[in-house]
Amino acid sequence: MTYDLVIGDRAYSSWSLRGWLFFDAFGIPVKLHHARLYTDELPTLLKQFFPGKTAPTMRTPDGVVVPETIAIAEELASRHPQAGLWPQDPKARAIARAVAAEMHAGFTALRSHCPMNLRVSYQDCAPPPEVLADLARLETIWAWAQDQTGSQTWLCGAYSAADAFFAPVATRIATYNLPLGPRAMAYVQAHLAHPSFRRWRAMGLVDGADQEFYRRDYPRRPWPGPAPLPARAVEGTQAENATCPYSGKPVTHVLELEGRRFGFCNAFCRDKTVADPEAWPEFMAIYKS
Ligand SMILES: N[C@@H](CCC(=O)N[C@@H](CS)C(=O)NCC(=O)O)C(=O)O
Repeated sequence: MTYDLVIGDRAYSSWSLRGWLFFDAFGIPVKLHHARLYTDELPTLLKQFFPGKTAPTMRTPDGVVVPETIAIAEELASRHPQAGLWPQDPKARAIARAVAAEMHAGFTALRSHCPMNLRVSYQDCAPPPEVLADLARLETIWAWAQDQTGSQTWLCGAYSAADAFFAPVATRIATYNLPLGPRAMAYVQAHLAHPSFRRWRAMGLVDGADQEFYRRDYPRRPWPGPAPLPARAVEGTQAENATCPYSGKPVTHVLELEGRRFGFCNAFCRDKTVADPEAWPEFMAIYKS
């Protein structure tokens, strides 16, 4: 028995990203159940978990259903005290909880003007004054958390649930090219380079069609996070490896990278690797061998 987690589209569901980070970034195994937003798929899937029908919703190995990201983080922290969801130090932990709670409840102007979309990056989104006020508030509380806890990269020491709560906001700043000072921008860049986030985004780039709701006609720019290695999907099954680096099953789908061919056992695992090869340690192990 393991945890189950219901998530929506990876490219767009900011709350699902938070819920998933509580598992992936802290080494807690989970079985995912995935459904499309704005279709019957998600409410139909959620029926068997939670009548309130929001993603993420977690089910614990003993069958307790927990929606709401704050509750999911707290429940996992209680059940896995060694995983480090919250800082060990009492002061850092209190501050981490405070900023996570504010994120959970606030920043509504930013969230509604700039919905999370991991598939694009725009040059400008003409942020109105309410969005600029939210950004100023973010800079204030991020700097406060780092100063109070003597942290450089993350908010309260090592990467914690508080940082996971802000990951979608960091992506909004990247997607909509929102103005921030250098210190806050360094925090955003740390999120874009975080290994779990890179894996989530790589999957989000390939796990379904674009959702029309998130379309904006602003001019585009390249994604400001780490540039992926230049891989591409190719036809055929010829590859250096006979079995998939993720499942060990026979190769059915192939990518090419720097003139070399590597195989996978399904299109999704090939395509998520094409999207960002370095995000996948199992792939990088065969690539470097
Ligand atoms: N406060 C909730 C928010 C969850 C939420 O609104 N999730 C969205 C997806 S990002 C959802 O399930 N939308 C479907 C719906 O409301 O029908 C949390 O912390 O988990």
